Amino acid sequence: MATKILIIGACGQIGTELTLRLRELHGADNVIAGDIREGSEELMQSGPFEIVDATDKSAVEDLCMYYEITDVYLMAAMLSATAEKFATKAWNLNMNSLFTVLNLAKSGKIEKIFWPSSIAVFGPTTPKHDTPQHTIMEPTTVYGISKQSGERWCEYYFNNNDVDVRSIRYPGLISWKTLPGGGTTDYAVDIFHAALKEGSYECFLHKDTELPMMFMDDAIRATIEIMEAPADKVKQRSSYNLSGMSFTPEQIAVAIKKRIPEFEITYNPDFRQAIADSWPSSIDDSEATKDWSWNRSFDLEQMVDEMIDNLK
Ligand code: AKB
Repeated sequence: MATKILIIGACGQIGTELTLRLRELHGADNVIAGDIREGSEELMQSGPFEIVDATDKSAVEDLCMYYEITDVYLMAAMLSATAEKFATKAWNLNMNSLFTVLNLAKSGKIEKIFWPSSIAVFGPTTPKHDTPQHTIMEPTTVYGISKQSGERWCEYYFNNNDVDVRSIRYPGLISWKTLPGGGTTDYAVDIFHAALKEGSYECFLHKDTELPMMFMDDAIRATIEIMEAPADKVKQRSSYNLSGMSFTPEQIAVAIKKRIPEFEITYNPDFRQAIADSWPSSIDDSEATKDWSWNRSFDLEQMVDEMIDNLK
């Protein structure tokens, strides 16, 4: 049977670029974009779009049946900063949507699932540098708890119900096409918009808070590579560590200043500092490299060049 894809949360930061890339690979008519609201003009005009609420189980099932969907990418989620403010809503969105697609696969209605996890599954007791694939995981955020639980459920459905679910622990993602929303790593995107518009940026994290980050092109490539890998190569059915680059707000500001000399940064940490402090600084992704040949392409300097060139 031909691959027929549904992306839930297609208008978000990852969903937008993922949808466009999947349409290039599989043909526009084979990739259905679904979201609770309409997205960018480029996305809306590039192929089929359906309004769908990720928490509406029967609406998701109806869409899968109507379009004869084989693969679902469940990209809808409430991210770390917003989830601290709306804990119950975050739990319901992040968990119920996952159960819906896991159960659709369990009953044979779809074949394959991609579900995004995050570095937020780690916590303050996790080794901070080169965080291994298997280590202490005691997340302290609402978002991290939902992602950690989701990972357990993915592995459970794989082990007990033969569900082909694949997942990556995304670091902070940096993109120029679509803004992120509600995350702790969002500063690394906001800073470019502010640098180009105002020439200055007030950062909500401390200058030496080092976090794992990745340029969107690498994240999209990783997502497609893990989904295309033969099933027996995907050994981790919870989620894979994935690494791109690590930097502090001060280091990214220096890299921007090299290209925009008048740029100035100030620091005014808020509640997101505690979230960032609970996360790793760098990630060991050797399992992903070993199992499905993952390799990152973009480092800090290349990413800053791409961001500034495209946003200009
Ligand atoms: C966030 O900051 O909440 C996300 C993430 C690291 O998953 N970008």
